[in-house]
Amino acid sequence: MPQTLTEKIIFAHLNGKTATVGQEIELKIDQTLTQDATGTMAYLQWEAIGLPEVQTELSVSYVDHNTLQMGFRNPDDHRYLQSVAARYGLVFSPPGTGICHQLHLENFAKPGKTLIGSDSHTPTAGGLGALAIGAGGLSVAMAMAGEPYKMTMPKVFRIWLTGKLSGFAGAKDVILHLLKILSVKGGVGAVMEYDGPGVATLSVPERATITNMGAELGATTSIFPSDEQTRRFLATMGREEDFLPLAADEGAKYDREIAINLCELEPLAACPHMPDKVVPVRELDGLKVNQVAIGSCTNSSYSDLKAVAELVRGKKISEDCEMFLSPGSKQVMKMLMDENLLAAFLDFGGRLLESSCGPCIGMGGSPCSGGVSVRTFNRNFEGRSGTLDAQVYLVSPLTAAMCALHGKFTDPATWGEFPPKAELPKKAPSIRDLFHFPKEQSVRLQTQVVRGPNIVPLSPFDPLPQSLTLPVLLKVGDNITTDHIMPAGAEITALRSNIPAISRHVFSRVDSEFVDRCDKAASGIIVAGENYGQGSSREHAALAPRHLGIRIVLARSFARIHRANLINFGILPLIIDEKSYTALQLSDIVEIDITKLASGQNIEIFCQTGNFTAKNDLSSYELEVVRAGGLLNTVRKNK
Ligand code: MIC
Ligand code: SF4
Repeated sequence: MPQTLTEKIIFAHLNGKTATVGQEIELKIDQTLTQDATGTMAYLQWEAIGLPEVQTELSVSYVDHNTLQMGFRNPDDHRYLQSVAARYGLVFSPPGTGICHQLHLENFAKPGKTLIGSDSHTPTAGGLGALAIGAGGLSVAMAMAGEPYKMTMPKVFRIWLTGKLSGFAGAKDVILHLLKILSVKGGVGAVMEYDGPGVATLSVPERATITNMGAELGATTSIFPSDEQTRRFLATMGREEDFLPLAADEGAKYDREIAINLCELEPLAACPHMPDKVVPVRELDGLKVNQVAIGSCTNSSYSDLKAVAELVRGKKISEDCEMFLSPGSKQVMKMLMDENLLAAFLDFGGRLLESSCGPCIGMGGSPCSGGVSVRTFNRNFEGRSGTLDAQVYLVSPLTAAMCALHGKFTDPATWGEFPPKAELPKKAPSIRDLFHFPKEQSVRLQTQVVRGPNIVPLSPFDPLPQSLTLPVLLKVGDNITTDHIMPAGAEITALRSNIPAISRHVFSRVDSEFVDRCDKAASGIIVAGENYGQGSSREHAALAPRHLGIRIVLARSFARIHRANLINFGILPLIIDEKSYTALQLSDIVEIDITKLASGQNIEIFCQTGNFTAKNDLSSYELEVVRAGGLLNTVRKNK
């Protein structure tokens, strides 16, 4: 039977013989990655599993999200992560080296390998043919322990590319176009597999922009074939030996086909406050722009930033606008320096930031009140920039540079000559010696793990009682993101390794009384609309509500990673229909007989305003985990 590229990699890593779409599969994991904001929790859980060393081919711990070091919390987290890596045999990437996904693409990702990462943009590595999936920290800790990764066998969509990008259209416009077609929930349960003659025209960094932002479709992951472009990229990175040609078989069957002619694309922008609110840039002509930010794991490659530098060379930024630049890695930074491109950017009036996530996760660089911020990032959720009433637009690097030049959006038809595409050189300067590679076992075993006072070990969670009678403590609408549930930003992210402290901020930007209600009720339920928990992989969005006593989420539908995180921390995710969603109100008391819960069987819910049936789509293993009060309890029990 001809296979899709996704099936090829899945079948080569399958623990078991068959894989049916929609059924649970177990995947052998070759590589893992973590970043600091999810990493501390992942490694506390890893330590609780109690193994002497990681069992994967490669596990990397990056520090890129919170590098501000305001007070002891952050630097203590970094020191903890460094010492865990040294103790258990991981590669450690110190703060400032770069953004995890950019660094992984440059240095470690390999075609045909499986990778899971505690960050939703892990699919970036799909740009060079890896099957790279975002997951919660606990799932990553389990993979480091050599456990197969349990996931739902995805559908596969073929995105058939023809033609070639032209004019000012860039890779970002390809994924914005797809977001417009599919929406932020259109990819749930599916892998986006790119194919067709247009693929060969895209470089690996361009492909990585597209697979990176495939996360915003809700997709399991996105993947490109591994071809001559891949070989060339790996050669530039000094690791051609990692090349492996890979493609789908001719005649492979797909669940859906979407054709995109690259020649027809034009510069696009995602408008506030969702990545799928996409319009052509020409329609925004005249809209004043206060801030431009270029960088993030979506658009911070050498080619992206060189194109920007060439465009602004010899020009001056609009006086009403500011502009930030965060190169994706020190390698990119060095390449820009070597070609005197940073000077072009600085002379333009730009502000250079460290190679880290920075403004993308609200770590500085917030816009002014009500300000319009134009960013090359992947998320524009309300408040994520750190300014609650800011209006954030997502665009390509060239569109962003044009906004900085004019201080407003302008029609691309007036932009003139298109700057030549910035090609990668044959050889890029290596920064590999900046990573801390694992030492020999005798040294590792003597390494002490260092914990600062902000690192509070997880307190155990109790199993699910036989019957639950709980009040509805919050009712929210569709597309609630993990940024709504567990906001980021400098102050709150510094508490990522301290669950009691960070849980005081749950839903703080949505309903400032939620935490008080949880305190009073001790335990309760959240009712939500479609696509609950979209966005980030941060398990704090499950862990902190669980700490506050949330035992069940009743939603119209769930985002993939968040659903898995809820289960991992013992929260029961059940699906309700439109009628029940409309009927359920804040403070309603609902009652569920947990003993009646059986895998795949719907469950009766009693409520004073009327009973209803909820859909239970948990596998028997997932049910076992929820009943036990979470995955760590399950693992301990089965040991
Ligand atoms: C994000 O882009 O939202 C983050 C910050 O990278 C998250 C992870 C986190 O919350 O730590 C993600 O995408 O998974
Ligand atoms: Fe970092 Fe932003 Fe990428 Fe998340 S989306 S990994 S915060 S750069």
